[in-house]
Amino acid sequence: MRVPLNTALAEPNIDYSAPDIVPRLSAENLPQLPPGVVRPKFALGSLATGIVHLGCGSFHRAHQALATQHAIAATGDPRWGIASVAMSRPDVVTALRAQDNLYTTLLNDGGRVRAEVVGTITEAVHAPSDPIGVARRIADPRVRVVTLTVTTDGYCVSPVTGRLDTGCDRVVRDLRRRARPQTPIGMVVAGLAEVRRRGGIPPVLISCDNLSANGHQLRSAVIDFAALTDDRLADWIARNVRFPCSVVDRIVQPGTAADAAVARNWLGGIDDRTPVSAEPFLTWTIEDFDGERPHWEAAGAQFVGDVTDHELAKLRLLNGTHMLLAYLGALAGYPTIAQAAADPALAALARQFMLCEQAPTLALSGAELRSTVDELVRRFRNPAIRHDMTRVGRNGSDKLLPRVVAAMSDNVAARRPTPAAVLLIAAWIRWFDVARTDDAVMRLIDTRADALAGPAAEADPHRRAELFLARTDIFGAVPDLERVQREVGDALAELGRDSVPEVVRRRLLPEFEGRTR
Ligand code: CS2
Repeated sequence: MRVPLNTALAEPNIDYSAPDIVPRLSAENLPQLPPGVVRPKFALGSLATGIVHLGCGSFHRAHQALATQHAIAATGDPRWGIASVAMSRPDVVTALRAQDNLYTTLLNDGGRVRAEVVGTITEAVHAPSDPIGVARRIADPRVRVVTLTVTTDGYCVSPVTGRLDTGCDRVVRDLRRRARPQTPIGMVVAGLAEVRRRGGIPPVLISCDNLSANGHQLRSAVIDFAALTDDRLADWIARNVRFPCSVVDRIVQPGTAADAAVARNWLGGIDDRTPVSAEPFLTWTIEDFDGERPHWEAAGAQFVGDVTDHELAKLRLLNGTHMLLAYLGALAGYPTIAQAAADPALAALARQFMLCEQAPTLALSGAELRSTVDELVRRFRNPAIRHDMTRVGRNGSDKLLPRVVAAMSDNVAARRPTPAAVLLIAAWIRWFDVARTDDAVMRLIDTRADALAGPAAEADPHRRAELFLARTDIFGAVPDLERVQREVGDALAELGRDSVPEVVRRRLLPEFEGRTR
C-alpha cells in the first residue's frame, strides 16, 4: 500500500532564533495586555521557588504550571514558584528567559479560545548546561515538591520488571560520572544525597508521566540507582522519601508558528515564542500524601487513597486508543489524531476497541464508561489540537505493554477476542518499514529501533510477527502466544495488501459498523 503524501503535516515550528521585531511578552508589559487575556493574580516577584519540575515541555506548561497558577490565585500562598528544567534542548529555556519566564496557554475546545498568561515559572533551567545546579535546586530546603514529565524513556525502567534498566547506556554513563548526572534519575539521586548529607527533610517526588504506577516506578528507579552507588543512601530514600502516584490528563500540542500568531493577536501584537495550545479538559488525580504542597484542588486536582483504577482507565482508554489512531491513522495517511478520529472506519474501531477490549479489564460502571468513551471521541476529534502522529507514536516499544498488551493478554486469557489490539500491534510493526518511505506522515522514533532492525527486515509477515512478539521485554508473557502471533501475522499481511479502511472494516462488529459519530 502506498502512503499518500499529506502536506498538512508541514505545520511550521516556532523559529526561536528569529530576531525580535515586535516587543516580547514581559513582566513590564503584562499590565498592558488586552482585557480578554487572563493574567496571573499575584505579583510575579512575590513567588518563592517551592517546586522543581524536570521536563519543561508543553505538557508541563499547559498542565502542572497552569494548575499551580490557579492554586496560588485561590490561596495567595506564594511559596510555589517553579524552577522548570528542560532536560535536553535549550530553545524553550532561552525563549522563556527572554520573556521573564512568562508564556501564554491557549485552551481551545474547537470553537472558543481562553488565553491565559502563566507566571508560575520562577526560573527556567537547561539541565545539560547545569547538571550540578539541578541537584542543588532539588536540595534547596524551600523546595518541597519535585514533579517530573520526562516521558517513559526518561525513567530508564524496564516496562516488564518495573526496575531500573542497569544496562541502559545513559544509566551506565551517569554511574560513571556521578557528579555530573544527565538522566532525571541521576539528578534526583544527587539532589536527595545532598538533602541527606545536610540532615534536611526531602521533597515529595511526583511523577506526572503516563506510566503504570508511575510513583512506584520512579521510586524503584531512584532506589535502584542509589543502591548502585551507596546502600545507605538507598535505604534512607526508601524510609524517608514519598513518591505518590499521579494520573494526568490533558491533550496538549507544542506551540507552532500558527499558535504564536494566535497568541500575538490575543496579546495585542506582543510576541510570545513559547505559547502552548491545549484542550480545556484537565484532570489530575494524585495519591494522597503528607507534606506541604500547593492547593491544586483549586485547579481541579483530586487527591485519592489509590489511583490504580483511574490510571488503568486513563492509560488504556485514552493513551491506548491514541496509539491505535496513530499507527493505523498514519498508515492511512492522516498526520494528526483529529484527522484519524474523523475517519468513520477508524472512529468505529476506536470505539469498539475501548468498549469491547479495553473496558472489560477496567473497573468502570456502564454509565461512566459510555460517557467517558463519548467524551474521548469528542476530545480526539478536537480540530484545534493538531496532535501529531510522531509524538503519539514514538517509543511504542515502551508504551505498548501498559496501554495495550496488558489488557490484550487479560482478554486472551479470558478467551475474549482482541481484533483491534492485534491490528494495532500489526500497524506498529508495519511502521518499521513504512517510516522509511519519503512521504510517510509519521517518523518512527523508538528506543529499541536498532534492536528491532533484524525482525523488521524479515520479509514474511508471519515470521516477522513471531519475531516481534517473542520479545518479552516489549510484550511480557502473552498467553496463547502462537495464536496471537498468527493473528498479528495475518493482519500484517492484510496491511501490506489492502487499504487501511478495508482491513479495519473487516474487523468491525456489526453494532459498530454504522457508528460514525
Ligand atoms: C499521548 C499523550 O503522546 C502520547 O502518548 O497519548 O500525550 C496524551 O495526549 C496525554 O496523555 C493526554 O492526557
